[in-house]
Amino acid sequence: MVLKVAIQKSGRLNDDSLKLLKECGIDIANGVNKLKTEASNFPIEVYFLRDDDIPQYVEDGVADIGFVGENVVYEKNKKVQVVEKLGFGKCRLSIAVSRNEKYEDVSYLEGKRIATTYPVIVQKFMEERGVNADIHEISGSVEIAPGIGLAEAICDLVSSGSTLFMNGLREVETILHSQAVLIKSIGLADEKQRLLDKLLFRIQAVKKSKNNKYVLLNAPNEKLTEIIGLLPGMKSPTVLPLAETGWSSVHSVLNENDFWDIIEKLKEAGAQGILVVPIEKMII
Ligand code: PRT
Ligand code: ZN
Repeated sequence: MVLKVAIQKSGRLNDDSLKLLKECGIDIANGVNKLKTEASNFPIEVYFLRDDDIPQYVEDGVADIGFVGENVVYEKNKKVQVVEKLGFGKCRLSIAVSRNEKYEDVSYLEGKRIATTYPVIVQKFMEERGVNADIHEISGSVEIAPGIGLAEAICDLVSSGSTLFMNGLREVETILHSQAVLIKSIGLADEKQRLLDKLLFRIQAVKKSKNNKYVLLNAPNEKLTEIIGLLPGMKSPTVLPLAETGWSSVHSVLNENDFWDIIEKLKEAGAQGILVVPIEKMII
């Protein structure tokens, strides 16, 4: 029994999907120009596909799971289940208009033409907002549509914003924040579900490790209580005596979100020689 995994053949999600599998300790045979490959040390088979096709393959059970952008999952609207956010491929799906247009709110779009490769999501957004717009589905280079008179607005993925900027466009509404997710077939056989649970356990360990740092510092003993009070740690921090009397070494794990805040407070409290080390895997 193997778990069949669909990933993007080439494009923005290919590298990060393969890297994540690798970080999960799964060795994939080189898949360049192949449709399918397998792992030597985990019962999975990897299928390389166009991202747009992945939800359909997963719905049909041709693939058991897939790594794909949330934007594609919502646009294709297939019967699949989103199991885990993967933390890469982050972008947003936004509406943009010409920089010179006076846009105040979504009512501007009433009766206007919107060019997009995401007609389903855009239609739903317009219905929710009670706006009647004319949605033009096009297959690529959406950003040139206003310039050539095809549409007054566009809806496309944005990450840095430089494509919009270079085409004289301005982002006016964000419909969706997206990232790569893991989807699965509905009604996966028990044995496959067990394999997926094993894979998920590893993915979560990799994700957690990326959001956390291992911190080591030296603390004068009279400040230990105050310093320990600042540290969350997995259970509680490890405290070891230093060779120099009156000092201890404190080890802990800090979350990326409150990392700088806590480091500043630790310094103020008298911590010295603070070392911050990346964590490779984190299992709680
Ligand atoms: O061949 P295949 O169909 O598999 O690939 P594709 O060309 O459809 O997709 P690809 O590789 O471009 O993107 C795959 C997925 O990456 C998308 O479905 C998103 O989930 C995610 N992603 C993340 C992005 C971006 N960021 C992104 N910036 N996908 C596309 N873009 C494009 C956007 O369409 C626009 O043309 O990049 C341009 C904007 O980028 P900025 O940085 O200029 O704002
Ligand atoms: Zn695509």
